[in-house]
Amino acid sequence: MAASLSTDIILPNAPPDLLLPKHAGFLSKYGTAKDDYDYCMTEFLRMSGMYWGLTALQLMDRLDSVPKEDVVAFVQDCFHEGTGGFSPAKDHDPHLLYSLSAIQILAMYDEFKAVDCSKVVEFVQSLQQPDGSFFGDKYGEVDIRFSFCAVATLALMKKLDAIDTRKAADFILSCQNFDGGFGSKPGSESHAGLIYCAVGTLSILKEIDRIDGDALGWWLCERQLKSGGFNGRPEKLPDVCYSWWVLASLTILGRGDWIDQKALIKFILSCQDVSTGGFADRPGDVADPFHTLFGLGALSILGYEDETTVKLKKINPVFCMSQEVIDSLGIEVQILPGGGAC
Ligand code: GRG
Repeated sequence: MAASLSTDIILPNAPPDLLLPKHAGFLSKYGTAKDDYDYCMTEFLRMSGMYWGLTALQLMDRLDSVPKEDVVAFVQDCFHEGTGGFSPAKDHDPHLLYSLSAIQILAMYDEFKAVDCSKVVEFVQSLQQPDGSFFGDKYGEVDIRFSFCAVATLALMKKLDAIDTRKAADFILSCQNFDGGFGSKPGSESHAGLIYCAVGTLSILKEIDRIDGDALGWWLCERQLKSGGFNGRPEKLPDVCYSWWVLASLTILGRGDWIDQKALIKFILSCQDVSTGGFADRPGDVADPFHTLFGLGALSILGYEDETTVKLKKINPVFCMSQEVIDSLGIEVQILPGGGAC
């Protein structure tokens, strides 16, 4: 007998309101529970974990609930003078993934002066390959995610001229598939997270009009399931993080109104943990900072507000950071004209 496949979930009846104070409490406590099993097991991605939590707090106007000096000292501790890269935690290896998170955190606090940024630029520059792609670190793996990290890191520091931007865009375009989507490298399966990296990189490089927005827009819209949530690729379950990867991509493409926004809001609200605070991938699962940022980020794009909560700050769909920070740095990205929030 064939196994039965389930590729969607049934939502609980009425979703809770947006529980901002609970989410702020969940995130500010997360960084203090240093003996917790989950906290210890996530050391290998700590720098990105801090970026997720701090960005979510900033969207809720609660960044001050975490001591700035401790955060900046942590980022400095993870800076490798020799290479110019940042590691996820002290005594780990530097990598582009954590270098972007570190620079995002420093940008949030207006603290670029805390490290030697010229070395960060050299680190990113040293990882570009002749075909325009980027290694993530000295071990030589190539992935479209690393292109996004490289380009976004340099853009935040206003140093895009340190790399060959045309070749960087050419590599992104070489990752586009016949279905309109993008994979991690040429010929790899299309995936919503990787599409975000492709679209975000082209947006920063102001080359977004080199792709067929209609074909890609359709592929992205097809990620919405009956539950209202998005999956990351066909035949997969919905996950609240794809609310961000898909909606941010559609927003950059000027096609944010191609989906059922009300159904998406209902799905996102249903992923909140009403007792601990935070968002989980799906209703009833354990909450974490990653899903909390991407749930809140999508609600911010959607301009969500209800009578019980303060409005979320506006988020930039390319950098996944508060728009205020991007404006304060004087950074402009390319967003195609079209429909937005409901
Ligand atoms: C600044 C927001 C921001 C991001 C930095 C690292 C990065 C750039 C983006 C990550 C994009 C992403 C989520 C890529 C997904 C990669 C991938 C192929 C995941 C597949 O994971 P599975 O199989 O998930 O566990 P599904 O949902 O497909 O089953």
